[in-house]
Amino acid sequence: MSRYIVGDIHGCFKSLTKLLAEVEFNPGTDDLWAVGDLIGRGPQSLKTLLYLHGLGDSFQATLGNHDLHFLAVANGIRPQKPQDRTAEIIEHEGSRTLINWLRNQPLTLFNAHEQLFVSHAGVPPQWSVQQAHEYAQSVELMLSSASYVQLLASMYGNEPVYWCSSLPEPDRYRFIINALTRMRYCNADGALEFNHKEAPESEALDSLKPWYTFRLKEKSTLFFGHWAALSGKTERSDIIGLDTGCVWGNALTLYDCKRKERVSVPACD
Ligand SMILES: [Mn+2]
Repeated sequence: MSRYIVGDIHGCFKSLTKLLAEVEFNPGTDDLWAVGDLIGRGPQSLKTLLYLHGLGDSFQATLGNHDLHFLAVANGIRPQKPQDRTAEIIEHEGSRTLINWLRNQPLTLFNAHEQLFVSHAGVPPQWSVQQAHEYAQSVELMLSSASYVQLLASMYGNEPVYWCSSLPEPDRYRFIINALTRMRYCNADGALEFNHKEAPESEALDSLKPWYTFRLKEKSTLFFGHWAALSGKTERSDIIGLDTGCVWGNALTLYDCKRKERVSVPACD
């Protein structure tokens, strides 16, 4: 049995198929985990979602900002944008099943025994991995409840940028969702910052630092996606970036947990 953790797929079904063939992924015996942003922007979001849903128990994913945005669009909270390229999912006869399956996916995956942690964007400076996992569960409870549409409606916005355990709802949920699915840079004092997407070598960043530079040596290996401009490079062996910009024509990458190595294929969608 092997476990693979795949980076941001964004509906790039051909690249996904090629990558899984490259490692001889066997859904009968292997596990596939994904860092989220399964759909959106790329050419085959419906086909990707149908395939991943069809993997049953051998697949798990953490939700990304594009997955949550899709859920908001599907519920009429946000308008459909042409670049989303997800209308085909909403129009599909099995859309209810796919939407309900997607909203029941977690925001973090944490296997304390194997010391693996996954979230789409990372873990903010103020939290331990254990805290991130617990706060994620409070959002997951809302997302799987009947009032999930209200949660989606209240998740948009960049505030608050500081965590405080006594934050009221819905600010509390918005911070958790932003930290786990949208964060890239933080200010020197650890406040979340959402205006920059470029790689850390860029000069226009002043005092901003990538979230992972705030982390002390992690007990678990942290996996994340979301930040295509990094091309997976964090200069840390305990924090592994997996978004290598497949939807932008670069590459799709997974991590083979048994061999402890990355495998990439060039984007072919
Ligand atoms: Mn993302």
